Amino acid sequence: MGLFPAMSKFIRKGKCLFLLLLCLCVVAWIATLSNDDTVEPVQEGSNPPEDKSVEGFAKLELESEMMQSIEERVEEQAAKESCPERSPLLRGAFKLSFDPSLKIGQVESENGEVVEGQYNPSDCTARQSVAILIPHRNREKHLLYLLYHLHPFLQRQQLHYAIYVIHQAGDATFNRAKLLNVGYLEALKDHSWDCFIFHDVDLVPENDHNLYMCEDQPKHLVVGRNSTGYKLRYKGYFGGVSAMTKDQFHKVNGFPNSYWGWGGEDDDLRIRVTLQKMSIIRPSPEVARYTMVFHKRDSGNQINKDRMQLLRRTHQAWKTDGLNSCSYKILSVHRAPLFINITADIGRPEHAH
Ligand code: UD2
Ligand code: MN
Repeated sequence: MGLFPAMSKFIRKGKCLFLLLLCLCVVAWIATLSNDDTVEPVQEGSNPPEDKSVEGFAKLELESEMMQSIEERVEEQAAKESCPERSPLLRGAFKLSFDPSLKIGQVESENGEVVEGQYNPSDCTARQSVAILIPHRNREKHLLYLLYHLHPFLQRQQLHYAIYVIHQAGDATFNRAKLLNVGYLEALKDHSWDCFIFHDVDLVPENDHNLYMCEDQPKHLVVGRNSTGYKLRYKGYFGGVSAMTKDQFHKVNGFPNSYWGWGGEDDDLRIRVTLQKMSIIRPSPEVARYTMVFHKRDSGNQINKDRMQLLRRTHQAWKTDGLNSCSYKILSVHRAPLFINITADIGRPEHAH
């Protein structure tokens, strides 16, 4: 700032001095300029022209990575198209084994792709998502045999599935139907399953062409079993293993909750189905075959003497006795490797038998 008054002083004093000073200024200015040049790259070191090109390159690399992953996903999607209508993995009839020394660890290691009771085919999109519901109390060995056979069976059918075991807590009379209602309501909290299979713990399918899938009508999967000479027990028989879509089951208001003890609840479900103008379909007798693991009547599951009386009321009772009135308390949900174990307190009969 004070440079110009000083300069005029020097001009006045002598040209030489002025020139000298001017030279000094020029030298200083040049020095400043060259200094700026050296400083500049250091100050903007993070963003010099050459860095810009690196950034551009990284951007390109990122874009190509993104393209690649989109392509991969498209490819995956193309590869993961719907599973074929008929699974190429099916084997038909096979020999069942019931080895008394079988352990859960062996079943787990043979089904490494099952995670917390659930399986999804890796190479195609399953045609249906199916929840298998097994009512249970004190039948551990039967459950083990069933898991051993059912997991590979369902995997060969290329289904997305989960196995739910609904365990009745306490010593009240057993109630198969209510447990199945609980299983339906609880399983829907996990996933919007297309199809539900209501499955006795002691029935093992003998032929994997017996598809655990739902159709446009409720399906009964046990035409015959070893203990009945593989013959249908009676015309309207709907017990053992049956399959209904989420909507079909919802439409009939599920199973009745009021059947305590053995018998009648499967006939009640059949009546509900016919009241809704649906009909029961069955696979062919060669395919719909089961082995029932031998057992005696369980204690706590005595014959339900009221069943005939209850069945006479079904045409009215179905509206109020079912999914819409199923009260229970979940005591625990344990996600074991091969099944989801739901323990429920479902109460006890309102009146003693
Ligand atoms: C028939 C039916 C069954 C059901 C029952 C009458 C067949 C093949 N099955 O079976 O679907 O209609 O009659 O209620 O016709 N359970 C236990 N612990 C018990 C009692 C029962 O886990 O203490 C479960 C288990 O899943 C069993 C099912 O309930 O498979 C049916 O009971 P069952 O096997 O004693 O009756 P069963 O063979 O006469
Ligand atoms: Mn049985």
